[in-house]
Amino acid sequence: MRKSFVLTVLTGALLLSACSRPVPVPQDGTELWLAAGRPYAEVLASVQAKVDPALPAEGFHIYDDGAQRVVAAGSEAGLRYGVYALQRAEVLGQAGPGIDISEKPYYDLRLLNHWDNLDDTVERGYAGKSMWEWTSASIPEARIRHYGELCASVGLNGAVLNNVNSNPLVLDAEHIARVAKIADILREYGIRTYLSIKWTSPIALSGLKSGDPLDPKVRQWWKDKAAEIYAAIPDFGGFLVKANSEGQAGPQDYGRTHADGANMLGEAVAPFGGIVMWRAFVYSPTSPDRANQAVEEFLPLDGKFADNVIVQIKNGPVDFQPREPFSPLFGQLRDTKMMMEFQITQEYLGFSHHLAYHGTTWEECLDSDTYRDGPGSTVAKMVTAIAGVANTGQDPNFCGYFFAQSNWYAFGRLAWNPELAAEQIADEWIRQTFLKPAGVSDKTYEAKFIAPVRDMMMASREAVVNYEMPLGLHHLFGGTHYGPAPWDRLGRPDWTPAYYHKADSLGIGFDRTPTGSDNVHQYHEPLTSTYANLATCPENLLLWFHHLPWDYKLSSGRTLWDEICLHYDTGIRQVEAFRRTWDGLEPYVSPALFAEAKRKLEIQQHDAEWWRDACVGYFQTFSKRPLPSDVRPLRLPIDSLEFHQLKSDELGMPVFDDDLRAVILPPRRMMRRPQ
Ligand code: GCW
Repeated sequence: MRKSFVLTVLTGALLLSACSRPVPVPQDGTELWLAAGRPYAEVLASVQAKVDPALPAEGFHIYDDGAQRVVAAGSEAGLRYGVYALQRAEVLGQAGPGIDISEKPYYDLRLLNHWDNLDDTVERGYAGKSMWEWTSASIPEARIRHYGELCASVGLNGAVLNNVNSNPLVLDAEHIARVAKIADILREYGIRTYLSIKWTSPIALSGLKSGDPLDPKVRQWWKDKAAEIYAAIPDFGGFLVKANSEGQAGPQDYGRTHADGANMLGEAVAPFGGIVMWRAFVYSPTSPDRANQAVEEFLPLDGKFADNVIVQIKNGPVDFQPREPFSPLFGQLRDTKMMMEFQITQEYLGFSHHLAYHGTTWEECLDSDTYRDGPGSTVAKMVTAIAGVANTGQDPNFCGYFFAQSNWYAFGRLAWNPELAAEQIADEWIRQTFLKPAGVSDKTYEAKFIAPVRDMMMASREAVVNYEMPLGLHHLFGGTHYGPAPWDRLGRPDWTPAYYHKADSLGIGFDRTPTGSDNVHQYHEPLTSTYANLATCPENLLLWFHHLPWDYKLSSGRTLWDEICLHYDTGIRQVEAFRRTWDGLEPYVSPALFAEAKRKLEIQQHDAEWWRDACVGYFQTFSKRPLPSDVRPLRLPIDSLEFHQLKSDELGMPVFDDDLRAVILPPRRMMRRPQ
């Protein structure tokens, strides 16, 4: 009797605890942010869908007509966006009776740029080989369809399929036929196909003697090529061009300008409605400040570009660093169409190993005021189109890390509406990506899972800035752009960290004030004065604009040296906090996703310590100051870092040992500091 009572009580208690404990839903991240919503076809079937040409072409209106839910849109593409918007609203609990959502995209062109090569490698790709599988006999249709759904669900409408460091063969007959097949699939999702071209294609493919954009033979070649492409892909979007940049040929090789080159291509695609996106990522090794060069080259050409040419400008004046001010070119061109280029793939933010949510990075840039036409001339308003360098590959989850998917999502959402808040986007992404466990109330889930994940994401980019290059430091990377090499000063100067940090016994930082490169004058007032003046320069850009003594006092009252040390230490502490948070989330998330982030966060912490050891250790050889008492001591002596190199795999990813420590290889001569 007694025994069975005990058993009954025990069983009851077990059942009770099973009921009150969350039961995570298995998921592996391969559905990305479409995991939590109803399937698209089901949402579509549940509404009255109608195309109403009176609505903006890509816009939609979701509303209830009595008991009937309606999605009306200006086109088939708009309808698709509307159905996905409804799917999202359902997940967010915003689709109750009386729903009334009208939207249209802010930018007409919302593109992903894939840096995929024809041999299936991906430049700066950290999610496996090219998702287009250029070298295989067939087209990976299922993956392309999945990609199409993901892009359409956030409103992206264009894809440049291949690397800006382009292979001319992408324009041969075989590749055009292949691209046409991909375009046929993408078209179903409202996505136009574009290609990056190599300037010297006429020489490589047809044996022409020149690439001179004013040579009639060259001009005819491009016209014929455009006609050939459009015969295969009638709605082909156009060309993306990297010319006279990082060893790529261009019109300047023939004494012509960027405008001559862009306009020649513009003329070739104009009859078919195509466009040319001409990149402003140009700089020569001899200039005293790489940050000045895009304005120096492009401002004299303002107003000289054809109507169907858009100048595509990276968000910052150097190169996708963890933090840069916005590129001053956004405030300088007035009679030239401009396009934003963000980098979704985390070339400089820990590849697909680090949690670095870019919603905040891009919000900061888009909201920056250029003052070009007076106050309120934000970067978002200066550009008419937007592109993001994709982080996709063949990995089953597309991005190599489920948290990296949030950057693809955030890019799409900001391309649709640059006024959306990064925090709202993170919140939406979490709710759509993770499946809520059984046995948890909405309130508990919100407080115990959604809020902590959102907080981690919102703090993550700043954490990377702190442990990689705080206070406006930039480009402290070694060869692969994964780890630190502040000591590196051999080779092309503007590819070495020493060019950027300029550390010496007196201090550190790049003087971009009028006493230095005068980059501040490429910005409009009040920014010129704000940046040039130490009292007003934002501290997070201090060493971007100023070279300062080690004992310079910051607003905290601490010296610059102490603050540098503190920021690196803070970055590590932030990652430690992410790890603690994540460990506490185990009850709410599938075992697969839990394990994935647990491992990656551990790597991130190791890497953060490695960055701190390398940078603080190296700068200490100049500052000759002790670490402040409230930061923790370095783990590795600077010598063991400075004279060694990191082992990486064929994709450039670092190789880790069983303890998740990056594998360090024996000394390499190149890394030695000159005496
Ligand atoms: O960020 C740098 C990268 C290169 C890239 C280049 C560019 C495609 O390190 O890999 O080349 O920028 O944007 O053209």
